[in-house]
Amino acid sequence: MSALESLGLSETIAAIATAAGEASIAVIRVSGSEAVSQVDRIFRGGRSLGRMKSHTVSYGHIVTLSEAAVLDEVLVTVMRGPRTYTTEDVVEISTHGGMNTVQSVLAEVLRTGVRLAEPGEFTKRAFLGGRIDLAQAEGIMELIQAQTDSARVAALSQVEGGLTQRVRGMRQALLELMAHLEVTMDYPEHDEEDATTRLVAARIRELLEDLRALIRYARDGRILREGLRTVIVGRPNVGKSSLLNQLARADRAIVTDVPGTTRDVLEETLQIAGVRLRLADTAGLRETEDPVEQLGVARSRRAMGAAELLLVVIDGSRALEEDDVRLLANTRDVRRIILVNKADLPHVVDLDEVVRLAGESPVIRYCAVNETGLLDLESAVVDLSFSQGHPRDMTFLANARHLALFERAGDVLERVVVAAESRVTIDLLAADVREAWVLLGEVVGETPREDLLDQIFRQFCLGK
Ligand SMILES: Nc1nc2c(ncn2[C@@H]2O[C@H](COP(=O)(O)OP(=O)(O)OP(=O)(O)O)[C@@H](O)[C@H]2O)c(=O)[nH]1
Ligand SMILES: [Mg+2]
Repeated sequence: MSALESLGLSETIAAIATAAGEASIAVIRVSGSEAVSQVDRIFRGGRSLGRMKSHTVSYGHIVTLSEAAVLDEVLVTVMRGPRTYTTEDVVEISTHGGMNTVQSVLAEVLRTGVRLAEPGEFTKRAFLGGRIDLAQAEGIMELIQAQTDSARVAALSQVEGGLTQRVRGMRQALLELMAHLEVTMDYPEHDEEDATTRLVAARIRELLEDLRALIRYARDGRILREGLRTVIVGRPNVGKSSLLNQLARADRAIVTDVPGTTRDVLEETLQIAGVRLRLADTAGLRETEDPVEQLGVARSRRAMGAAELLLVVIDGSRALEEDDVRLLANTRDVRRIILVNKADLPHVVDLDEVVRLAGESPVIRYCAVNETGLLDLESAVVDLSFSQGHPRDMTFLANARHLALFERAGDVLERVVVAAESRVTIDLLAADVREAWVLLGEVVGETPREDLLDQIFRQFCLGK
């Protein structure tokens, strides 16, 4: 009996694995202990599917159960567990791609007694069958949904266990500490409590370092997936909308030489050097009597407040104004890139003054009508999007669930360090270490809760 059967998951399931719509082929995936025998009932080919070697393909036709009609000419792949996607026996039927064809073949598969799979059910079986852990399963979903190169690379690394290994390593370390604490508790006469407490505190401090790095990378992963919330700000007429249009390679925002053209916040999702940005153009910031423009300025300020990165635009063909100086001062503590725009026009602005006001932030001579400064902007965006020293092989798309668990585990471990320093009893320490170990276990699905599993796998598309 397979692992899945012992979990009562022996029902054979089927679904269309390819996207809906016309295409040259479509694939129906069937998984479960009866996959081969049931599909065999409606397959007519050179030989029966039951006699096929595992991981081979056979040409033939799908017929109705009554054999009254031929539904399609197909290629059928037979893959016997456990070396399959779900770890069960899997049959994949490649049909012609018309929706009617694939639907009628699926209907016939279901008529043999196979059940329609729920969204994500194949992947859930891969998890329950022990082939992948929860973080890897989530990586598969990320891979399907990845919209940029970097998101794809990171998702693949997660599927291949990048995140899992890190988490397992930390859990192992915690487990060793738990063992150490247990021994000390069992033999109190050895009077080793002090030494043990010191050792635990030191080791946990190291682990906290790792965990903090993991949290930073997890945040980077979120940026890869959802895009960095980036807002273009500056005085009226400095070229903010021109910049949005240039980066979006589209005529998205109205550009005129009238200051105060943009009133609403306009958002566009785009990629710069592989980084996904949710880029917003805003109304120029200035004191104004115009009630409509006032509303626009209020919106600009709200967008600025929620930004993860600011592109602060200054007009290089004019002297700095009070509004520029104020903006540069007010955004000092935000991640930002300063673009001194209109580099094609005679240079007027006092660049030294801008650099001084910029503090640590990069200052780039830019032009929104030719491409001056574009490469510098790209590399500045890459530098600022990810944590310093983010190792390439450590990219993974930790999601909000992972991040919350890491943060909770971090809180618990901080508590352990404080407690160890104030000499609480060993059993209290042990309880906290154990809690952190359980929390990290949830990341990889070591202690899965049924409702959590349902919630995660339901986000998958049908047939995956
Ligand atoms: N020569 C030159 N003109 C530019 C450049 N960028 C923008 N402009 C011009 O500057 C004027 C204002 O550009 P916009 O992009 O509308 O400026 P904005 O910052 O969005 O202005 P508001 O929406 O009013 O806040 C337009 O006439 C643009 O063509 C540039 O790099 N070089
Ligand atoms: Mg504008």
